[in-house]
Parts: sequence; structure tokens; C-alpha cells
Amino acid sequence: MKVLVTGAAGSIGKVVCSGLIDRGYDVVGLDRTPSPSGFEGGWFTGDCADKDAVQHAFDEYTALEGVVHLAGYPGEASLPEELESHVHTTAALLDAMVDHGVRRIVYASSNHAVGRTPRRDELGVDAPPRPDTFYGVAKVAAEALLRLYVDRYGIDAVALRIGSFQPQPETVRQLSTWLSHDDAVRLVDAALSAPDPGYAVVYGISKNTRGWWDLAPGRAFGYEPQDDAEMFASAVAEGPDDRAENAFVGGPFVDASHHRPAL
Ligand code: 15L
Repeated sequence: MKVLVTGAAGSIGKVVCSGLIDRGYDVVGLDRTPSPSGFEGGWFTGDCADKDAVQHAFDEYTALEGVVHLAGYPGEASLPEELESHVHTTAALLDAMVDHGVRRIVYASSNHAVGRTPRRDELGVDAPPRPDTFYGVAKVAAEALLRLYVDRYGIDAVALRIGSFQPQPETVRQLSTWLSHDDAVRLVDAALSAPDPGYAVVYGISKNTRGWWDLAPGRAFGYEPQDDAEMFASAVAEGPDDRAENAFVGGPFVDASHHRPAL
């Protein structure tokens, strides 16, 4: 399967590209920076907030069968910056997909789309949008855009509400929210391969003993996580912010240190 991966030079992008190549995918990376040395797939240097650049990428690399959209600033910024980074990029990709007949997008959304949701026994994928930051607002809007294009054009879109993508968990919260590198590849592979998902939202975490986000929708289309943050628990020190971080889905993003004017 030939797929375009945006943000291919980023931390999650590098891991996902190499994992997909190992699994037999034909990968084309897209990023603002040139191809990392040794990259085994095709490459397009450009900004996916630039609709013309995105169209050129699709013109150059024909016969794409899917898009994995990982590009985007992973933290808090002003509202316009967040909208450009997450919503405009998604829009440019969706328009190019429609123009070029590409039928599937897998999107790196985030737990911060529902980050202001108080902790409860189990967080379902049907939790209403409740962002904790402008970053979360932009993720909610990007998910809504995917939904619109699925309804309008009949494409497939899987939004992955990723937890904490890290080599290993470093805080008590991350013992619940960790997504291992290998499980991230498993998750993207399952989202690309699932038959007819339509529009789907799934949580992207490993099978953490302390996890409390519902993994059943992901498992239903073939995401079987193998890693558990608990194996690192003895190396994770308790911290003064643990209680506050565990009160809401979004952990530290809920904190007042993230409050800022929108514009
Ligand atoms: C995310 O979506 C962010 O990109 C990352 O910076 C972390 O905050 C992560 O979620 C998390 O919740 O741990």
C-alpha cells in the first residue's frame, strides 16, 4: 500500500515511517525539512499548510492509497497558529485527496480534544469535545473536518486520539497515557488496513495496566497493543503535580500555566 506520511521527519513520523516500511508499505514522507539521511521511501519537501505544495506532492507521487497526517505543532500556541498547524493542514490534505481519488486518511488527533474531561472510570470515544487548550480546540476542529469529508465524499478517516508518545513513560500520568513506539506503528497499520471504517475515533495508548481510556473501538478494527507502561513503573518517581495531572484527561495541559489570550 502506497501512503503519504506528513511530519515524516518528526519524532512520531520517523518511528511510523520506518515501522510501516518494515511492514511492507511503500512510504512517501512529507515534511518542511529535507529527507533524513537513510530514509528508504520517497520524499517531498514542503509545508502541508500550503495547499499548492500539497497538490504538487499528490501530483508527483501518483497512486497514493492513503494519507497518515502526523504533521503539526505538538504543544500550545496562539489560536491562529494552532488552526493553521492542525486544521489548515488537514483541509489541504483532504482537498488533495478528493482531487486525486485517495480514499483514506489516518489522523494524529490528541487526547487534548477531550482534555478538560474529568477523570472517570472509563473514557469512551463518544465523550463530547472538551478541549483543554487552543491545541485541543484545533484537534476538535480537525476531527470535525474529517467527519465532514467522510459524510460529503465517502472517504474513510480514522482519528487517533494519541496519549503520550514517548520512548518510555516518565511521569505517573504517563503510566496511564503512554503509547509505545511499537504500538504506535501497530495502531497506524491497523487504521490503514481496517475494512471500511468510515469515520472512526480511537484512543492511542498502549495496553497500560493503569489505562482508563476505552481501547475496544481500536481493537474492533485490529489494533492489538502489546506494550504496558507498568514495566517502567519502578523507574517513575512520584511528583508534586501527580494529583492535579490525574484529575483530567489532558493532565498538565489543563493547568493555568497553559492559559493565554487566543489572539
Ligand atoms: C499531545 O497531544 C501532545 O502533542 C504532547 O505534547 C503531550 O502533551 C501528549 O499529548 C500528552 O498528553 O502526554
